[in-house]
Amino acid sequence: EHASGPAAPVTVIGLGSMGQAVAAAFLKGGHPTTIWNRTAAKGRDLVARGAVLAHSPADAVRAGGLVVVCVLDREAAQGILGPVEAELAGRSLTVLTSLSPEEAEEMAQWAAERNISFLGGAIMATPDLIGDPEAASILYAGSHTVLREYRPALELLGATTYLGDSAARASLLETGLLASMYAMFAGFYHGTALVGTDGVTAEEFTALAVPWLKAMTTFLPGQAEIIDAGDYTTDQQSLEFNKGGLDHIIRISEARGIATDVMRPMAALVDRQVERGHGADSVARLVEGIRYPEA
Ligand code: FVH
Repeated sequence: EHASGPAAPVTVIGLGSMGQAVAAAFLKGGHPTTIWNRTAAKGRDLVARGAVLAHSPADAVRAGGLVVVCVLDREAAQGILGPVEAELAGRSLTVLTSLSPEEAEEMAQWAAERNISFLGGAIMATPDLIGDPEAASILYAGSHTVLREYRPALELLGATTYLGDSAARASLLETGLLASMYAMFAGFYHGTALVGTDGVTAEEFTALAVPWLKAMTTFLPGQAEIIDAGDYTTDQQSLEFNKGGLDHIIRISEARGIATDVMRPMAALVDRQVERGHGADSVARLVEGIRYPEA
């Protein structure tokens, strides 16, 4: 039995930039917080704020009801957790390290075989955003009991979303969200380079790009409906229409001597669907071209 609830003791293993932010949020929220890091010096500021620096991972695990791990990768996490499996038995473990869905599943399996309650987590935030529920979102999957018992502590990190009992789910959704983010940034960089050919600064461009991109996100729920229904018939914004738009961007970009590496993959996806006779369909059909690259 370990104390849970508003003042539950927590342990944070891994004090890189993210682990430090996580431990700081627990301390700020009034949780007795024990910390451990391979390089102990990284815990100095947290100790000054009231954290207890454990001498070993085993001591750290014994101190907390909830053990939160935030190290670099799966190898680092497993290298720390493997030797302390006896201490972890009967406790709650949350791993906030970025894992692949398969790694998360394997870790959940490893934990289940050792009577450790496992909750996988994926942090959708940078360290400076931790503690702000408007900006930081943490996805969890795995043991709902762990989330229920330690919700007051975990909610101190950011907005909390539970995705079900399959531990792989948080990692999978994290990867999908990161893919969306990178593609959006790539488009922004292309636009910035393009307008820069006439001396428009990135700052000027951004003032227009932010409301534009926000407005464009309002189309996503409608696109999702089309994709889930698998019915791509539409009377607006067809693939043929978007092919024209993309060709236009590529032509102007080439004429101005800038690289088209970002735009070409999107144009190629559109071309493939149009060549297959789907030109009149919704642009949402692109998801089929990604799902079935050879079809
Ligand atoms: N920082 C971010 O913005 C992202 C946001 C999304 C989620 N990620 C993931 O969080 C994990 C930790 O990231 P981090 O930013 O804290 O990473 P670092 O500052 O580089 O700290 C790494 C910590 O891992 C420890 N460590 C590394 N290798 C080992 C090992 N073999 N054995 C024990 N510990 C190890 C390292 O210890 P030390 O170097 O200080 O001794 C740090 O504590 C990560 O999965 C991100 O993808 C963050």
